[in-house]
Amino acid sequence: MYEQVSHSLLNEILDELKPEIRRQDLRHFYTRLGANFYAIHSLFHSLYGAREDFKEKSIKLVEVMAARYIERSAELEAQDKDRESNHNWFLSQEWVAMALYADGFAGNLDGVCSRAPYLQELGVNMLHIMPMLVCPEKASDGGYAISDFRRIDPRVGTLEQLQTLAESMRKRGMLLTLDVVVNHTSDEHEWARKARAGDRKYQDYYYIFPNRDIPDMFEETMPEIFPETSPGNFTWDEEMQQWVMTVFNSFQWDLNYSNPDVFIEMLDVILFWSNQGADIVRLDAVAFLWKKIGTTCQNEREAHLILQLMKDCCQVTAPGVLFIAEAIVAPLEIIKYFGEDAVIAKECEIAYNATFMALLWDAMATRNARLLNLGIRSLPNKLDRATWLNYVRCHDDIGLGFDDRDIMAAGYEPHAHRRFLVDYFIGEYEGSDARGQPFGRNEKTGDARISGSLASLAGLESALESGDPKIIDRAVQRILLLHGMILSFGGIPLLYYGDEIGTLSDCSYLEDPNKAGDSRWMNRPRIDWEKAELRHQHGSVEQRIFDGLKRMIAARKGIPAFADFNNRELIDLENPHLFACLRTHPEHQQSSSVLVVANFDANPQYLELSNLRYRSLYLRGTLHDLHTGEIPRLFNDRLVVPPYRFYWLSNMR
Ligand code: OTU
Repeated sequence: MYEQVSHSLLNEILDELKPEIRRQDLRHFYTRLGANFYAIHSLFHSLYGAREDFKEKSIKLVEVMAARYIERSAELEAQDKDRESNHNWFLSQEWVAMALYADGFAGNLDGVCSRAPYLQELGVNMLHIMPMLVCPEKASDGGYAISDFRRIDPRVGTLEQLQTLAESMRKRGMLLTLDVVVNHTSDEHEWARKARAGDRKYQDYYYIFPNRDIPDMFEETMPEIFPETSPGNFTWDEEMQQWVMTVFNSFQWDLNYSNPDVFIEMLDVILFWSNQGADIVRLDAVAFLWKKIGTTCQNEREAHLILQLMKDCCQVTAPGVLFIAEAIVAPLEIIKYFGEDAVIAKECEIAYNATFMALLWDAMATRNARLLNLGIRSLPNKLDRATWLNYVRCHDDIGLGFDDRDIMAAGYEPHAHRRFLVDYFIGEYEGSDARGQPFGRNEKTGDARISGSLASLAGLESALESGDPKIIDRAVQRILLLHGMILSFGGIPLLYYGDEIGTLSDCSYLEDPNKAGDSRWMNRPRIDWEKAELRHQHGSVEQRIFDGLKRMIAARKGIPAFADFNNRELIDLENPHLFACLRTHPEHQQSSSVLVVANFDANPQYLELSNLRYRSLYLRGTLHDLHTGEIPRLFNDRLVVPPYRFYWLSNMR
């Protein structure tokens, strides 16, 4: 579309670019800028068009994009072009991710580099290294309170070490994911220090108020994120004698995106890490980017415009780089972070599937798939060229963000059901063998979330204490079942470090006063490599989990129907303990179909095959399980699914 206003602005901008930028060979940059500029201009204008300095800021924006383009290495640029020509590359079933803290996993970045063979042994080929930048010495919210967006914490490594790691990963065909914490900085960041010292320019980077008038208005509708450790959304700063907006912890100052300088700075940071070799950038807490009085200050329209603008700008400088949206919000809201009204993802290509994660834990506790089925059905279809990050556990708590209507349709009362789930996972429900801890209990609303490692929540901790091999086996099966679900659902499975060897919750955080109030530290372990060695010892818990996962990962990579093209059909079953869906590759069609069946109950369950066979021609012959190679038992055309087992069934060929 020929859009005169944006074109003439673009011409003016190009004339006014700094000479050192103008002199470079920017052929590919200009092509992409031309193609994207109409969108960039429209978005930048709807956010900042009312300002007098709009043109000046537009020039600055293009300068940052160009400067980072000039710095981009030839190798990364070649990769950008490859990915542009094969733009669905990340939807393949071949990707399997793991998230880890570099220090917890292997001491530091060099350690991670030397452990790459371990990840390859398991089959992981996408690595998310959690925040590792300079942060406050004391409490740092697990690294999510950042004091310098471009400096790695010297305890974890250096930029050179990260580059070495990135290169080594590229050679191994592994992708690198890095965080950019876009919503806030720590109170020790240079911008915060300057603001505190009275610098008006930097005070405008945050939301700072002399009295409670505006903060009180905000508080009327804003929920509390960390009600126990950091109640309210504002913190009084003694030195400045002013109130600062701090939605998360009191030491995390929210950035003010109504200021274009903040947007430009943060885009610069995203492009900086893209140039350090990040294939994927995880944008933290994206739901919170725009604050408006009278709202919850989450999922605001402008937050989406900011993300669209970030994506369009990144597309010009580093088009091979993907975005992950970390938005732990209601299903109807999550889906919007892929972008709306577009075939191609216009915001983030990837989003955390928090809904699916929480639903899986619901199925674990209730031993049935009723809410799981309903919850998946109410997850709207996503755009093409967009995919989920499916996970069981991560470094955070488990929030029970189901839709109340779904809970009721599953036959429960929402409040009571959520209470049951918390009680179940903290081991206070009769018969529960889970060993989690509550997180973020809010006395005012009655809400609570759950912390704990996968193994401890799935009953392995208590099983090991009992020493009963049958109970231990049950916990191992549950761990594999949950992974079987994320590996076959559609999207990128994201494993969490330590879970592959059944790491139990780590309670040492209680001895550290900077961590003791935040139970999420239970699930941020330091890997015990002696224990990891036990994966080679036949029959050990470590071996059974590690090898089970390894086998599933290898099988997944060979199943084209597991690629994510919105190709999942849920199957209604009479038996509530079972979950079943059919995955079919849009091109390979019927011959490649896989029937996923999972039993969430402690007893064997039966699946009537006759109905399914009638419906699906391709389930006619003898079925075999693709991750074990077994031919499951049939009884009168009823499939027997053992307790906590799952099958990926396909026709014998
Ligand atoms: C994210 O979390 C991070 O994953 C957390 O580790 C950080 O504490 C937080 O941001 C602040 O940087 O913002 O969109 O426990 O689920 O805060 C959701 C609550 C987030 C987290 C939530 C989440």
